[in-house]
Amino acid sequence: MPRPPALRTLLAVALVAAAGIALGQDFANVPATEPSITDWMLDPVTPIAHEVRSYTLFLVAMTLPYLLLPQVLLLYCIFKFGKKPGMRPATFHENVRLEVVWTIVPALTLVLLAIPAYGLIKKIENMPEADVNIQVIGHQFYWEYRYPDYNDIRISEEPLVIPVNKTVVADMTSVDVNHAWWVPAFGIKMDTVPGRTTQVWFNVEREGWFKGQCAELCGTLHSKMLIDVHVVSQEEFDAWIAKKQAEFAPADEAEETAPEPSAGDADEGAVAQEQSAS
Ligand SMILES: [Cu+2]
Repeated sequence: MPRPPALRTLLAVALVAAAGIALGQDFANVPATEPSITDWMLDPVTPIAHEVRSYTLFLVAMTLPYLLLPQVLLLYCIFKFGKKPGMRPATFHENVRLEVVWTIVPALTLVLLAIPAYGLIKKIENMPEADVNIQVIGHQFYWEYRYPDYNDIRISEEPLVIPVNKTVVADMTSVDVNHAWWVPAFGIKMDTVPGRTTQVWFNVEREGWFKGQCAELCGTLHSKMLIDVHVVSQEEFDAWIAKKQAEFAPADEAEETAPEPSAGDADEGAVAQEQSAS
């Protein structure tokens, strides 16, 4: 017997809600009261994210005329010069001056776009001096963070904790396949590649929780590779470091023999990567 429409709607709403709750629970480490800050367009929180947004708006402003102008011209011509069947068409063609203009003006636009883009890419790729160094290591299917400045504290499957208004330089790699560490509010999306080290830097301008997600299809549980970053005051950061150092002090010695994400792992990673062909 078919269900009445109202019941079906209710069922659909319940399913969507359940899916939403299930998804929300993936961010279990984040307190429920924290807003989900992920939007780099509305809410950039690093110098790079601000500049990426400004550049995007500049790019849209510079290219929008090329979308609008032909449409407006087309409509104008349709209504202004549209004639009934049987009219003799005009016979002129070619206009060298016009053709030169519509070649040079777009070319200049591209040059104008390229200059700030080049500067911004340089700023993204040149690491400034770090206040805090971290290492980000991609695993199928979770993120590991290490703090080489602080007795090499290692954490997995928990939020990355960093101090506010400090320049953080992150060395990134992966032990298996390509992943990508993507935190939109920081303006960062960087591949983590087995056997290679990639680098990013960020200086977050305010405290809070920031979410991200692995952005390189890396296998069956790719969608579960979520990222939480907790940005705290320097005092809170120091306290957190002290707590972690105490927590992991005994385990550290036991982990001394744990494999580094270097040569051996990288080879395995390369093989796994070929298999998964991401
Ligand atoms: Cu991944």
